[in-house]
Amino acid sequence: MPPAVPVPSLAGAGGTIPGKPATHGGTAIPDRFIDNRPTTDRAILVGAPRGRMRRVTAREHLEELARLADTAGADVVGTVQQRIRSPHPHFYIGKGKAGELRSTARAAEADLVIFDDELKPDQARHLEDFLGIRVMDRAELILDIFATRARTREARMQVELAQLEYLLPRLKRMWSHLSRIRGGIGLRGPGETQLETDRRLIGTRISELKHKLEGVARSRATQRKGRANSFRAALVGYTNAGKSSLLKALSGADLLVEDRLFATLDSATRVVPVGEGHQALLTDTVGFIRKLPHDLIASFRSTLEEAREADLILHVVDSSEPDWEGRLSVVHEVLEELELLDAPRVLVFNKTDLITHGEEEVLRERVRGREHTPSVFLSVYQPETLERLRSVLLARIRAALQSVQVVLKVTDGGTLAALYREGEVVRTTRNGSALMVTARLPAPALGRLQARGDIDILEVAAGAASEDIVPSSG
Ligand SMILES: Nc1nc2c(ncn2[C@@H]2O[C@H](COP(=O)(O)OP(=O)(O)OP(=O)(O)O)[C@@H](O)[C@H]2O)c(=O)[nH]1
Ligand SMILES: [Mg+2]
Repeated sequence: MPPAVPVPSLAGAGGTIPGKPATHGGTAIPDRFIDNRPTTDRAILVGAPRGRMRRVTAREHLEELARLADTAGADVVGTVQQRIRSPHPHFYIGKGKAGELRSTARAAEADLVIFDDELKPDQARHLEDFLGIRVMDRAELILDIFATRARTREARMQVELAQLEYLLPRLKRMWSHLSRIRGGIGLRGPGETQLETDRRLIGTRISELKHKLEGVARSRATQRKGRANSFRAALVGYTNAGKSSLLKALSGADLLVEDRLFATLDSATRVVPVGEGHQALLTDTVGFIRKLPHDLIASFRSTLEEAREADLILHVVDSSEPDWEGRLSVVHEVLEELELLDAPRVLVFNKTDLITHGEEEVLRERVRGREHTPSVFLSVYQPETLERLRSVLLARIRAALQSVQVVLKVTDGGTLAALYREGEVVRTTRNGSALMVTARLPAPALGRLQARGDIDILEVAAGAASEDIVPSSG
């Protein structure tokens, strides 16, 4: 169990939002009127699978929701499930089921209901009125988790922006929630003027955040330019797949690894030696999850920009996860939304230590059957298996090199040293005072060489020899 952090209100990052009623408008309401309960929310989860969703899948979705609720610090005190054909306009689930939900919530003394599916602002409002307790959906829960976990200034701004965008169409409901609590002291509901004022305030804050984030994105782009010389790969994948663990193991750097959802919210880039003197810059990114709020993806675009500009995307998959295919599709959807699906990609099946050899065989077979993307199988806990990924990276780096033949003066030790440093020197032949060098260089280094004008370049050929390229399995 994580520490008992209360599920934060939507006021989390914003501060001016009427989610935390106690101090809104400067009128502090005595604590005893609003909250004398323990700080941990007691939550009921609601799953309403549509159509033909398989029963195990529906159960997995609810289990994941329970894990999210747990991550947010709520105690799950019950679950209610109903298969529905289409959502009820007021209650999402059927009216009868909503009645059952109300009794279950009362019996369990719950103070929060969390729906696995996205609720329309109207549905959430009706449900809150009907149930008499707070109602949120998965998107809201994820936003809240991000709000409590964001550490850097950029991540905090990104989360706040996503929260405000999410909140705007739901402002009326937040207000009615507030007025219910305030009802006891004689306030019926917010005036339209108050709503308008808040909308305006939020609108202003949204533009301000967007403006600031653009600034951060620009300085990131400048940073990236400085690294343009190196081969860059980005780790993406479902939350908890082991992206940070992998980067930690490959680079030896200290990174946060946790058996929790969304351990990483900020991208981190580290140097990874891949052998033969080559290295890659590897970037860790925020994990994805099913039904990731759209506003959140949009807000994290600049962080994920790292992935867009990478030479290679490493999609990390948890091999021990029975529903790995479902999660793979979720990640694909997000990549598609980010227009990253066409980028060069390798699937990295991690955590093979958790499955048997037989299961791994079945997995490999299945992957071969459905994926054209090259894949490697490894476990962070079995360091020798990491070589498989290193050699894939090395092969990609070498494939990106260009073969050149140049003639240097034998006295030009500086240029020779640069060729060794920036690429691979394949052969050197001396001819009197001239030195003929065959080398493989990354494009930027070749560009610099060509730009000098004082060096005789005899031949340029793209790509490394084909035997250098490692095949797609490992
Ligand atoms: N058994 C096993 N556990 C692993 C392996 N790799 C990572 N883990 C564990 O999986 C959990 C999640 O690892 P992280 O590296 O934090 O996962 P992540 O993909 O960075 O997760 P987010 O940052 O939340 O997106 C941790 O408890 C790790 O110790 C592995 O190869 N085998
Ligand atoms: Mg991580």
